[in-house]
Amino acid sequence: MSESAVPHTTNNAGVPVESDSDSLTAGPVGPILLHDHYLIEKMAQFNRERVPERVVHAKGGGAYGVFQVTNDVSQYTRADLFQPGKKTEMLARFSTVAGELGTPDSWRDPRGFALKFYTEQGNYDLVGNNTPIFFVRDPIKFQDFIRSQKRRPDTHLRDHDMQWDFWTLSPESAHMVTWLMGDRGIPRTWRNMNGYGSHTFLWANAGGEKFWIKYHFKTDQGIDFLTQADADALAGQDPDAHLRDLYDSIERGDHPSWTLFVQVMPFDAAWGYRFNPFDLTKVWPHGDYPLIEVGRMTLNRNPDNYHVHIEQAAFEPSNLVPGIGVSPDKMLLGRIFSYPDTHRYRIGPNYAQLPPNRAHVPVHSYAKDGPMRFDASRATTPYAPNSYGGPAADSARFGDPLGWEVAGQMVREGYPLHREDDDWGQAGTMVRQVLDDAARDRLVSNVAGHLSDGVSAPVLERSFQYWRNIDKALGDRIAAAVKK
Ligand code: HDE
Repeated sequence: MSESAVPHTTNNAGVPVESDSDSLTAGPVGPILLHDHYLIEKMAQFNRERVPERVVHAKGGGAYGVFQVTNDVSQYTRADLFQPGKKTEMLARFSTVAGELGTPDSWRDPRGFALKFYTEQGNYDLVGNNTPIFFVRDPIKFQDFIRSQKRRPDTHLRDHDMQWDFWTLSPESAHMVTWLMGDRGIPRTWRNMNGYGSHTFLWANAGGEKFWIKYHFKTDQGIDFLTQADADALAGQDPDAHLRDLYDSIERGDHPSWTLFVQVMPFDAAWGYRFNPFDLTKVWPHGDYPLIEVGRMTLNRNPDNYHVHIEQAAFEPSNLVPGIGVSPDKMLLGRIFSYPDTHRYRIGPNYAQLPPNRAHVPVHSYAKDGPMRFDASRATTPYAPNSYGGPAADSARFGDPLGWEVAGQMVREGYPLHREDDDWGQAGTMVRQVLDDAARDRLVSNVAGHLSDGVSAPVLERSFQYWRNIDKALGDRIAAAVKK
């Protein structure tokens, strides 16, 4: 490359530096001089290159893409990005849950399926997983659940005994643990897994009519998984296998896509439905509420810098656009606080101004100042109301809070049970009606292998009963396999 084509090195202030290779000293064998600003700048910057990793979902990767509506669902929602023919830029990030940065992509774990849509009414974030359900149904247990999946305070080692102790004392986890320990627990690649909003959300159409919905992103690449043995081998050969696969497939023009479907429940049907429709440990059988196609998301552009676009990406379920709301799902309501809170801690109070997080429409909020603020607020008068040009809320157009009737004493208790609610039924249905013989054999082998590694006798006995509650024959097979 010619001399002029190679830019000359500068310091962070753009000033050309004298050398990339030699520190400034007093004579050739003298001490390094404190005023060697470029040396000091390089070392100080290096010490400050990390932002705290995500406390969960630390290991991941992602890409930009586009969402294209392919079916008219405007009868159910007025959300701009879901209107007929609409095309919306987006960002996706996939991740494991319990592993820290640097852990293998092929560990058994749910996968994060986080989406950010840059809509004409601000950012809409749908921060889901590759599973339609979750381990717990109240946010007060989430932190404890995660701690049981990570490292012991004394040895700093992961511990299967902790995991099964928590799971067997939390029967609501049965459905998700059955998913996790089965084939869906280790997708072959991020391109070969589905994504789900998991929670029940609220849609409202232009007439104000409300519907409960669940999101299903079905992979167009087909579902595929790794056996435990394949995954263990891959973890050693290439801990970044899923990250590499996504990046390379987009680079060669093989753009992965997912088709979005929704299940739609009429607003008034929720209260008498056979399952609690807001319980995150339950699915809505498709026979009750069939899938309706909405559109297709295609990932077609790799980030040109991982730290800027992926490590600093801030997905938040609180980014809800007009026509889309929350539901009585306590887990979803808890998440509305937690994600912006974690972003303010991890990236800083002005995280929404960073390239992956900034809206693609003008922002007229009253936020101002704070560290790293680089886009002056458009609110020339820093208070509302004001008589100098606003911004002012347009309650006539955007005033509907998208809620539901609430009343009653303050209580700490579980949801009221619906007629078919229990913690074992849907897990048992999955084992008996969804899995085939080969998948059941792999489930027995995966669970037995996991239980045979460091689980204490009392927790082991509780685990056998846990699996028998899901399906007696399966539980007996697991107990026999462990005892063999
Ligand atoms: Fe998360 N979760 N979560 N989570 N979650 C985070 O936010 C939290 C839950 C999910 O690629 C954190 O930015 C609470 C369910 C994904 O950047 C944190 C509860 C589902 C990602 C957090 C849950 C998810 C996160 C940590 C119980 C599927 C990665 C880092 C109420 C529907 C997003 C961060 C990305 C990340 C809180 C449960 C999915 C700590 C309090 C259920 C995909 O804020």
